[in-house]
Amino acid sequence: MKRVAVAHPNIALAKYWGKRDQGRNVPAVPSLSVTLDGMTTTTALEEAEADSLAINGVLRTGRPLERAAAMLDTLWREAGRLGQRPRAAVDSHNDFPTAAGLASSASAFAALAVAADALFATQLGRDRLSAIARRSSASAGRSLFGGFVELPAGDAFAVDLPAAPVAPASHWDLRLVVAVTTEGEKEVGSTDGMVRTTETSPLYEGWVKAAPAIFARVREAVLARDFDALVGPVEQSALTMHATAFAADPGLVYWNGTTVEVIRAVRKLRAEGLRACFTIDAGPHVKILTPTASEASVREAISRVPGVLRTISARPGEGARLAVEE
Ligand code: 2P0
Repeated sequence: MKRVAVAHPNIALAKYWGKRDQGRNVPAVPSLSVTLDGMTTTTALEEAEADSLAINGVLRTGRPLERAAAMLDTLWREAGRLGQRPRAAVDSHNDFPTAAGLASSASAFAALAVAADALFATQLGRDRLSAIARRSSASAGRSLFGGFVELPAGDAFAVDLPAAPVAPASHWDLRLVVAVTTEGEKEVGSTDGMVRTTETSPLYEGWVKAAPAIFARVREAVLARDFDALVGPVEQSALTMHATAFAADPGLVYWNGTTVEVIRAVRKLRAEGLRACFTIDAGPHVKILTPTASEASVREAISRVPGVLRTISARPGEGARLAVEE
C-alpha cells in the first residue's frame, strides 16, 4: 500500500525565532505565515522492511532519516496504536530549489504527516497532524493549513500546540517575490541558530517581549486586507529577529551584501509610491510582499539590483493534502 501527499512551503510575516522548550519544540513567540502556491513537496510513503528516506531521489541516512522516523513514531503513538509501528519508505521530491531559501522542512514534514495519517489509517484530523508536524519543525505545523496561518507561542508544558487558519488563500490576492541572492546553502540551520540566539543573545529577552504585539499588528492588517498597515510590523518582525540573531555569540549573520541592497531597493520603491515590503528568513534571500497589481513592477525593479540572481513569484496556496491513492 502506498500513500502520496503534497504540501507547500510557507513564509512567516510575523517570525518565529526561539523555543520555549527545545525537546517539545515549543515556540517562544507567536508567528503568522502565508502558505504558498506553486512550489510543492510531493511525498510517497509505503510500508517496507526497514525505514528509509529519499529526498529528490537521493537516499539519506543519519539525522534526516532519524527526524522522519521520529515523526512517524510520534504519529503512531499519538494515535494510540500499540505494537511496533510498520516500517516505511519515504520518497520525497521538491519541485523548488532548497537553495532558494524556502523552508523545505516545512512542506516536507507537513506532507509526511498527511501521508502517514493515511498509510496508518490513524485519522488524526488537521489540528493533531499540525501539532505533530510542529514538533518536528515548527514551521511545518503551519503548512498543514492553506492561506494565512497562525502558530501561537506555548509554555513549556504545551504538548499539543497546533497552528490554526486565520484566513483562506482566497482572502487576499497578494504576491510574494523571492529575490534569490546566492545558490549556496545557508551556513547555520534555523534550529541551531535559534538555540544559539536563545542561549547567548542579550537581545533575546527583548525580542520575546516585543514579538506578540508585532504579531497582533500583522494579524489585524491581514484580516483587514490593509497593505499599508502590514508594512511596518512585517519589516519590524524580520529586522528584530535578525537583530537578535546578530547579537548572539558568535553572531549569526544570515545576510549578504545583496540582502541589504534589496532592502534599500524595496524602500526606494515604496518612496516612489509602490506598495511593497520585505521579510527575510534564516538565509540571505529577500522575500517581497506586494499586491498583485504591483508584482510586475516589483519583479522588474528587484531583478535589476546588482547581485540578485533571479526572482521567483508565488501566491497564497492550499494546505497539505493527499495527492493520489494507489
Ligand atoms: C519562521 N523560520 O517563522 C522562521 C523565521 C526561519 C526564520 O520557522 O527548529 O525549520 O525545525 O522548529 O521550523 C524555520 O525554522 O525550525 C523558521 P525548527 P524551522 O518561518
